[in-house]
Formats: sequence, C-alpha cells, structure tokens
Amino acid sequence: MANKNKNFNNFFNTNKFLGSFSSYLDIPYSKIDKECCFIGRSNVGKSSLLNAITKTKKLAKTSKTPGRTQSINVFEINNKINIIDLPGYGFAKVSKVMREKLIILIEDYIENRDKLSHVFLLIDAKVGIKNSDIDMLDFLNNCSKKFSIVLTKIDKISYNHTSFQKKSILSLMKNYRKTFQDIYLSETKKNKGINEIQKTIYGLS
Ligand SMILES: Nc1nc2c(ncn2[C@@H]2O[C@H](COP(=O)(O)OP(=O)(O)OP(=O)(O)O)[C@@H](O)[C@H]2O)c(=O)[nH]1
Ligand SMILES: [Mg+2]
Repeated sequence: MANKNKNFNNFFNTNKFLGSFSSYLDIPYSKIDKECCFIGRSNVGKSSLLNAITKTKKLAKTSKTPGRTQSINVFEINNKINIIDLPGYGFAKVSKVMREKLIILIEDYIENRDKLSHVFLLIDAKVGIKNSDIDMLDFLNNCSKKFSIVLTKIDKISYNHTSFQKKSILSLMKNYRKTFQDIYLSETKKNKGINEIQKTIYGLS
C-alpha cells in the first residue's frame, strides 16, 4: 500500500503551472488530451485540494478570503493530464456583474472544453449543498458531464455529521444517475482522502 501511495505521489510531483486564462478559448494548444477540473462554491477548498494532490504548498493560490481564484488556472500533471482550478461560484460579496461573469466563464469552459473528461464538484462538509450547487449539478447533467463529489473540510464536523452529509448527498445523487460517479471525503491538512482522489485522476490519464 505504502509503495502504491509513493507511485501516485511520484506521478503528481511532476507538475507545472501553465497559466491563468479568462476564457477557455485562451488556453494554448497542448498535446495533453485529458483534463479534469475542480469546481464548487467560493472558499470550499478547490485550490487547497490541488496543492494536497500535487504535494505542493503553493502551486495554487489559496486564501481565507472567498473569491481568490478568478480565472481558469491550468496545471499540467506529468505531461499526461491537466487539472483545472476554477473560480468559485455563489459568493455573495462580489458584485452581481462579477458573479455573472464568473459563472459564464465556468459554464463556457465546462460545456465547450472537449478534453474535459471528469468534473470534481466540491462541497464544504459543514455548509452542505446549497441552491447554487444544485444549479451546477443540473448544468452538469444537461451537458452530460461525468462528475464526482468531494466533501471537503471534514475535520470541521463530527464523524456522525460527516456520515449524515454523505448519506444525504448520495440520496440527492439519485437524480443524477447518468453522470454521478463517486463521492470522496477530504481533509487537506491531514491528507485524508487525497490518495483516493489521486487514484481516480491517475485512472483518467
Ligand atoms: N479546516 C480545513 N480548512 C481547509 C481545508 N481545505 C481548505 N481549507 C481552508 O479553506 C480556505 C479556502 O481554501 P481555498 O483552497 O483557497 O478555497 P477555494 O475553493 O480555492 O476558494 P476560491 O478560489 O475563493 O473559490 C483556506 O483558508 C484553506 O486553508 C480542510 O480540509 N480543512
Ligand atoms: Mg481557489
């Protein structure tokens, strides 16, 4: 098992930040033909998850202040697969114009990026599913995009509460049978759940 983990870490250790883009159309052509992305409400832990997966502290910029990521950030992993860190949605404190701009950026990317094969939708375990998440789930369903859920920051709630959140999400997933793949639980500081997510991304590459 320890050996397997080491192999995944080696795979994800070779990584490069390609750049930040304000439209999917601006991402330069590359031979890497597989891609997955992290989406979710602002502050849910998307950039932190990317850092945990790549075992780097600062590959993706994280912040206590929601709304940190405002563009499409492309990270190349081992010349095999891209991981895309997207801006968060549903953040009340940014202007309505900015919110709409960001949601268009996210949805245009998801709908039109041909090499995108898997979406990881992150949900803060303490906050649970909000209407903006349901809108995103419906959008993914309408575009027939395969997705998994990552329940993040499980260190903030009890074991029982985590089980409750997981159960209620799985029940909601009955509405998304064709596109829902799996659910993961994560805690970036203690690396919980990271290996399982690495394994899935490795499998996509
Ligand atoms: N307790 C706890 N905090 C976490 C965890 N993961 C991330 N955080 C914290 O949550 C805050 C937001 O993390 P980010 O990774 O910047 O969140 P984001 O989803 O990229 O945010 P935006 O770019 O604003 O959409 C930071 O203060 C992180 O340290 C976790 O597993 N547990
Ligand atoms: Mg971010």
